[in-house]
Amino acid sequence: MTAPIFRCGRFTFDLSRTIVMGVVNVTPDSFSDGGSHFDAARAIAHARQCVADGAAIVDIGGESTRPGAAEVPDADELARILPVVESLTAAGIPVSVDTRKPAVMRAAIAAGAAMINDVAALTAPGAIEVCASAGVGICLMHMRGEPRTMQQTPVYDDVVGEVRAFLVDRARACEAAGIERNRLAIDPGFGFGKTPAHNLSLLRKLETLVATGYPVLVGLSRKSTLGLITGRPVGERLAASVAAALVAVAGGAAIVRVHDVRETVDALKVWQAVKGDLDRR
Ligand code: HH2
Repeated sequence: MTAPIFRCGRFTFDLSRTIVMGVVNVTPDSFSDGGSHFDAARAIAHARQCVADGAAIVDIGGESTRPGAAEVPDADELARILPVVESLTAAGIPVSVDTRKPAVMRAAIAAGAAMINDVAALTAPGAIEVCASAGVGICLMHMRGEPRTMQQTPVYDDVVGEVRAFLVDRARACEAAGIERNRLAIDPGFGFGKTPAHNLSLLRKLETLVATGYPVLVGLSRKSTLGLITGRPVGERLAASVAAALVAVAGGAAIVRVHDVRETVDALKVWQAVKGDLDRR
């Protein structure tokens, strides 16, 4: 079988081994690291450290999507992220931009972003078109509702089936708009309109998403479900996050989105040493 690949602009990732995406939030209010990298120089330094630690790609976000977060105007989001995207792109680093807004996507792509990570799965009017023509990689994430309200009693009959159906539907809409399949990844959106029980069901049944054939991206790093399981506050969820990443890799995740790159990369190296080259073929 040929190795699965993920195309993101001028970068092509070999997904026969799980790759790591480092989170860089250029926000004052992100749930786990809000404010730590809220100026361009610090964000750039942090992103470079992520790459030095083994991240294949860095995900730059200028708007928090934590439960209850308010929307940030386009101009503010762009002012936060563009200097970071430009600098990292100039240094040859693969950059993903975490945004729901077509205008932000367009400007980020013009500044060199190789991937768009959209927690709203390109549902904003015009979002698919912006990404289709640009050749960027795309992550389509499932979210029930929107960040301001999404944790108000989310209800599903069959969370795994509903999330899968939504993601396949969005991926097909992208393909119908001319986006090649190998530019798409899907993500169940842990914590986005889901209870801890929903999150655990999705993780337990990750292979249902993997079986769609689209690479699956998993973001569990430092999330509240891990806090609930361990009883730890957000700053003390490193071990839980690494464990969750490994569970995701065992379930077939192609990309793990994490805050603690160095520790996650070490854990993956152990996994991959045991499994050899065959873990995701
Ligand atoms: N989680 C967050 C943000 N973006 N994107 C994808 N594809 N998957 C995720 O699970 C995901 C995501 C939330 O984490 P973080 O960026 O650290 O927090 P905030 O949204 O508060 O900035």
